[in-house]
Amino acid sequence: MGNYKYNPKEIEPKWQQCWEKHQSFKAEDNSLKEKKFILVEFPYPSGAGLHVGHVRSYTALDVYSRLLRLQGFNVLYPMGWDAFGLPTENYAIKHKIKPQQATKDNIEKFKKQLKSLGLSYDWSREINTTSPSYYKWTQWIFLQLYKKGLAYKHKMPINWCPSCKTGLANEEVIDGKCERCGAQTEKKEKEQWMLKITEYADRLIEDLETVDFLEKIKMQQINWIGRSEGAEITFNIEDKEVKVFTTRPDTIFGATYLVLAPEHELVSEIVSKEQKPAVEDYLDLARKKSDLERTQLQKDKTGVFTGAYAVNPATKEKIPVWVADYVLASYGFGAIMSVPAHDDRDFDFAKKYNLAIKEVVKDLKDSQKQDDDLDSTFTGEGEVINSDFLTGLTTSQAKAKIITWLEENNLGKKTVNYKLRDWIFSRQHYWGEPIPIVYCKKCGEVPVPEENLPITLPEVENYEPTDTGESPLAKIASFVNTVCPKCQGEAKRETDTMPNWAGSSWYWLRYTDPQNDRSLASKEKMNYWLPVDLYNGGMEHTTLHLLYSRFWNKFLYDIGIVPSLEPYKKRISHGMILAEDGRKMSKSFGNVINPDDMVEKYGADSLRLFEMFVGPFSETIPWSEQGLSGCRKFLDKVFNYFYDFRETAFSESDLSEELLTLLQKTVKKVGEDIKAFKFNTAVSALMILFNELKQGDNWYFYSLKDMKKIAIILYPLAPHLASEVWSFMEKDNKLEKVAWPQYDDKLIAQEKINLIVQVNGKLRATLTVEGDIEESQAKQLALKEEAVKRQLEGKEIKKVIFVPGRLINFVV
Ligand code: ANZ
Ligand code: ZN
Repeated sequence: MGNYKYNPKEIEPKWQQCWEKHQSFKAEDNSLKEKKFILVEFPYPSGAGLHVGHVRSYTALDVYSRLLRLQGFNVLYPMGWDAFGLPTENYAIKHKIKPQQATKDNIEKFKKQLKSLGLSYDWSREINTTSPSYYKWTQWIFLQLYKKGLAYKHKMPINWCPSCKTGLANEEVIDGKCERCGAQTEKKEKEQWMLKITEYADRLIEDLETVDFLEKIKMQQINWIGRSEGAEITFNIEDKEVKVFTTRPDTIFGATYLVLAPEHELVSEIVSKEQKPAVEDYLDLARKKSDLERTQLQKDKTGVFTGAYAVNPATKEKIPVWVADYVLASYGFGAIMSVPAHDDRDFDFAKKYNLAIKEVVKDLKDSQKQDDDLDSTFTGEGEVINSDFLTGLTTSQAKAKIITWLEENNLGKKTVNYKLRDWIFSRQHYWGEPIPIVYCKKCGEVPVPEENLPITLPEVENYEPTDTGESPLAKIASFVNTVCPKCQGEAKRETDTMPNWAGSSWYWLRYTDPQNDRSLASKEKMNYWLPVDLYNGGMEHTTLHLLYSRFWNKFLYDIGIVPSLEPYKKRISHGMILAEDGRKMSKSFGNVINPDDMVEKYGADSLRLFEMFVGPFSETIPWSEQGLSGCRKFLDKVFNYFYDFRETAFSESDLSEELLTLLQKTVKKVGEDIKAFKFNTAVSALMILFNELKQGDNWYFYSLKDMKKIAIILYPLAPHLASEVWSFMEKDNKLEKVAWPQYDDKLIAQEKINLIVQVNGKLRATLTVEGDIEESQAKQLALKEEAVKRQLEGKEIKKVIFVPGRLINFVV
C-alpha cells in the first residue's frame, strides 16, 4: 500500500465519543416510527473478558440495527449483565474479594471492550441482574409464582456436586459430571424449591406455531419437553397393584413380562425368598450407574427375576416380574409392560433371558415376513393379530378401543407423559438472588410481603461453603434471623438462592423500562416495545434459557403483567468461532484470541468486517488472522479512495455504464443481504465494487451524491471509517441520521448478461440478454439457436432447468 492515511486508532475513539455525546443510539419510548426491538443474549461478565465469539453476534446485530435506523425504524438495541453465578463466587472465594467487587470489575472491563468495538447500544438502558433494584423484581416474580402454587418445596434426590458443594439441575449434569467443574456428581436427598414448568408443557409446544424460530430450535424444544400420549395400565402382583406407562396400549396382548426400575418401591415387597440375594446384588450395582449409562440403547441390558408374577389384565395370564435398570425410576411410573415383539429394548432383553416373545402387530407393508418369524422386532404401526377383541384393527383403532376397555374395567386410562421435569429452583450458593421466604415456628412457611423486597444479600468478608450442603448464607446470623411478617415472632430466612437462570428469565422486559421502581416495567412501555422482534443467541441455550424465559413470559402474561403470549417473535442463532487450529478456543490449548489485541493491531472496523465476512452467520468457522489482515487492507483501500476524492476536489470521473450499474446493484445487495443476515455476501459485494473502481493507479470516482451513497452502505459494517469519510463530503448532517439510499431499479434491470444454453448439461450456445429475463422468454430465444436446434432434433424435452441470470439447460 505504501501510504498509511487510515488510522483507526485515531478515528475510532473520536467517533465513539461523538456518538456517546450525542446519545445517537438512544431508543425513544414514544415515537411515530415503527419500533424494532433487537436483542442479543446478554453476557456473563467473566474475568476472562470478551471473547471473539461475542464479537460476532454483537456485531451482526449491531450491523442490522444500524441499517434499520437508517431505514426509519425506532430501534431498541440494549445491553446488560447476567452477572450472578458460580464462577464469580469461586473466584471471589479464591482471591478473598467480594463477589460484588469482582462483578463490578468484570463489568467495567466488558463495557470498555464493547465500547471499543463501536457497538450501537442504548447504554442508558444498561441492566445488571445482581443489582438489588433489578433482583427485587426477580424476587417479586417468584412470589407471584408462589401465590399461584407454581413454586413449591419438594424433597427429592438431587444431583449433588461434591466439589462445588451445590445441587445441580439435570441439565447442568453432563455425562454424570458437574457442568461447571467436571467433578463426578452424586445423588443427595434434599428439600428443594421447584417451579412447575410442566404445567406449561403443552403451551410451550403449541405456541411454537405462532413464532418464527429456526426449525431446529423448535424441534429441540419439542423433543426436550418430550410429550408422549399413551395409557397408564394397572397390573396386579398378588394383592399389590403396579402401574405402567405405555405409548402402545394396543400391544397389551403381547406383554409377556413386567419390568420394575431398581428404585421401584415394590421391589422389596414382592421379591421371593430364593431371588432375594440376587436382586439385592443387582440393586447395589444399579445404584452406581448414571441414567445415561442405563439407557444408552447399544448398552447390554441386564436384569434379574424377582420370583414374583403379575397378571396381564388382557390375557389374564401370569407373567414374570423382573427388575432391570433400562427402566428409569424418574419416567412414567418407573415400571413397564414389556412387549418384546414390538420394542427393541424389550426384544434384546427377552432374547438374552429367554423370555416369551409374542407377536401382536402385523406389518402391512412387509408381506414377506412370516407370522412366526421372531428374529426381529416390528416397532411400527400395522394390523393387530393374536389379540382377542382387538384382532383385525389398525394400531390407532386398537389404541382407542383398548383405552375404552381399560377405562370401563377400571384397569387404566388415557394419559400424557412428559420428559420435561419441574425446574429445580434452589441453589446452595451465596452469589444468587435470595428466595423471599421465611420460616416461622408458629406460622410455618411465610412469603415475604412485596413491600419488603428486595431481600438483599449481606455483604460479608467470609462466605465459604458449608460442609452440610447448605448455602453459605446459613452461617450469616444477621441474614438468617428475622421476624415473621405474619406474627412478628422469631423466624428464619430461607438460605437457598435462585439458579443463575432466574435473572435471564425476564430481563428483556426490563430493558423497556430499566429504572422503574414501582413495577418490573410500565404497562405502557411494554405495550409499545414487546414482543422482541429479533433474538439471537447460542444453540446451547435452546432447552434451558430459551424455554425458561418462554415459561416466565407465559406466566406473566397469564397474571396480566406482560402484553404478549410469546416473548420473542423471531429467534436465530450464530455459529461459533473456533481457533485457527480448528479446535475450540480454550485457555488450556493456549489458542484464545483476545479481541482487544485485534482492535489494537487492526482496528475495530477491521475486526467487525472480518467477523461478518468470515462465513455464513450461522456456521461454525475457524479464526484466521490472515483474513483479518485482508479486511484491514480492504479498509485501507476504501479510506484512500475517499481521501483521494477529497484531494481531487470531488471531481467525478468519466464513468462507464457498467460502473454506474454496479453501484446500484451494490446498494441493493448490501441492504438486502444485511436484512437477510447474509453479512458475508454483503461484505463481498462491497469488495467487488472497490475492485472495479481501481484501474492501475487510477481511481474512478462517482458524483459526490453517489460517493455519499457508498459511505452510507459502508456505515453499518464499518461505522467509524464510514463516518470519517462522510465527514470529508458532508459537514451538516450526521451519517447516523441520514436515510438509507434508494437504488435505481431500471438501471439494474437494463443490464445485459450472458445466458448459458445447455443441452444435457453441455454448453451449446451463449445468449446476450436482459439481466431479468424470464424462463419462457429465455426458452424461446434459446430454441432459435442453430446449435441447440441440432441437438434437440427428433428428441423430446423432458425437463428445462432455468437458473435466473445464469443458464438454461434442456434435458432430453
Ligand atoms: C409397551 C410398549 C410396547 C412400549 C411397544 C413401546 C413399544 P416414550 O415414547 O419415550 O414416552 N417406558 C415407559 N416408562 C419407562 C421407564 N420408566 N423407563 C424406560 N422405559 C419406559 O416411551 C414410552 C415407552 O417407553 C413406553 O411404551 C414403555 O414401553 C417405555 F411395542 O410400553 B412401551
Ligand atoms: Zn409467624
